[in-house]
Amino acid sequence: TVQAFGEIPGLWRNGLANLYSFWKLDGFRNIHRVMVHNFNTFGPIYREKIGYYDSVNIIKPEDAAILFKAEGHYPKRLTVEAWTSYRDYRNRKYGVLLKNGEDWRSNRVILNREVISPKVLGNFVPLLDEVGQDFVARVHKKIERSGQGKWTTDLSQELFKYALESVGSVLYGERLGLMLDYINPEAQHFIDCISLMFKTTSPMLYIPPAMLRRVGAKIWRDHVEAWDGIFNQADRCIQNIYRTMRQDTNTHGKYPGVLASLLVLDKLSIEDIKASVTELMAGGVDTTSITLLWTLYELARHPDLQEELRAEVAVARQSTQGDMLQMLKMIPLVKGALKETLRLHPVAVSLQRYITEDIVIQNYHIPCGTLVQLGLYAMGRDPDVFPRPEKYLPSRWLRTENQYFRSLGFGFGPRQCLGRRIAETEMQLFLIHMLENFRVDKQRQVEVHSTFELILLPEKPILLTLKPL
Ligand code: HEM
Ligand code: 2DC
Repeated sequence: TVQAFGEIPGLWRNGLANLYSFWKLDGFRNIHRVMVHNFNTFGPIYREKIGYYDSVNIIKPEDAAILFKAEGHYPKRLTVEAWTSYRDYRNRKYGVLLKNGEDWRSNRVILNREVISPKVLGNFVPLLDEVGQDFVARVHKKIERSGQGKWTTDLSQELFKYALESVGSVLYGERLGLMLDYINPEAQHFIDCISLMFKTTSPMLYIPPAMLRRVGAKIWRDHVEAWDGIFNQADRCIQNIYRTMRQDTNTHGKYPGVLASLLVLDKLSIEDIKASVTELMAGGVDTTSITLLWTLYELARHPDLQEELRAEVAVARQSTQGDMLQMLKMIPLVKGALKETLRLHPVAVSLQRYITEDIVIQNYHIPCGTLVQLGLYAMGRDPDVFPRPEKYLPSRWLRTENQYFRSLGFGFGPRQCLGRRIAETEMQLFLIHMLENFRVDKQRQVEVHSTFELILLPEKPILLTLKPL
């Protein structure tokens, strides 16, 4: 017989007391490790209430399958109130990230066609390939200037620029110029604002932003300043395209970018387009760059694997004569490496949905309307789900029959990551170019853990050494 909702193990009876012990454990920065600890204590399902948000947490792929079957027509995840509060405060429209219901769906369907459908890949690849080549040229130059035949550095700032240049080139169909020696200080400010925006969001998952705003808390003021910087920069880019579009009508058949395509299509209001394009631009920086940093870190720790990937890329290059679109179909191990990175170092600590029907998970009844979270970080490290989870093994993704509800780094279904195709393509091209040009190396074998700043980040700088082949 099925057990009642109230029987689910966990700490959910006193939200405020739990918030206090969460804070004492430094849970704000360790939410991922707290979740692993809770699954170890309570088993594969537990209920939790921290501050004002109450959820059921699950970890098994089979249970994820049940969850996503109950997500309904308009899948809804946990609302990040800091983000909606800012939009309400400044009177700015929600984009697809923050919309819900029919409004979300109608916008998402149109955006899907321009951003994530397979037909746009052919447009994106040449743009992203060029950015990848420029990144390589930039690294060669840095190595030359070092006078040591190698370059040792914390690559994160470089990767932020690579990621912004990539997403910018796809959105606007033109280059922002971030691979040059002297970059626009506004672009650098945009990058800094995104990091600050994420960092200031996480405490507000537990302390209502409306309250922080009333007392004029610094964290709220910083958050507003960060989003203001993001919106101002995105507005400048959008205005720029808008102006040039009105000036020259003939674009010589060249792909004009996502923004111009949406404007020409004329199916969304300009305000809706602006809101979603801003979200795409902001969502496209820290996510892919951190995933690439973790991947380089893993490849530096596994030199033999690095050679295997290099060999795969070389064969793909040879047999396709540099036809990039074809080449991307011939690098399963490189793709496996990216999945393996997201397994051990996911960007999102969890996936969540409000379920739209009653379900039964682990023999407990869960009523319609409950917030259910899949612990993505915890699942990636669960030995029942991934044998020898501590091992970085891209080859475990080569057998598709083992992938059932296990490859969820970008989320699932119609509400999955809208930037997924951009992110995947941009990261694959990056690895192709880097593997073809440099060997990645690393000083000491120290483990780097994750820290939670809304997204999961390396807790300390990762120093890597790049040497020309
Ligand atoms: C949503 C992960 C890169 C834009 C999401 C979600 C995840 C995710 C887990 C929630 C999905 C769900 O609830 O099922 C990632 C990862 C990335 C990445 C791992 C890179 C490694 C990007 C990029 C962009 C982007 C490059 C923009 C170009 C978005 C947007 C949403 C989203 C707009 C909200 C979609 C909606 O609500 O309909 N992402 N993301 N992401 N992501 Fe990404
Ligand atoms: C954070 O408990 C932990 O892709 C919370 O590109 C639950 C939660 C809700 C929504 C998640 C968020 C977590 C992590 C960051 C995500 C976000 C949805 C989209 C966002 C996963 C897991 C992200 C990084 C987007 C951000 C776009 C934005 C900057 C415009």
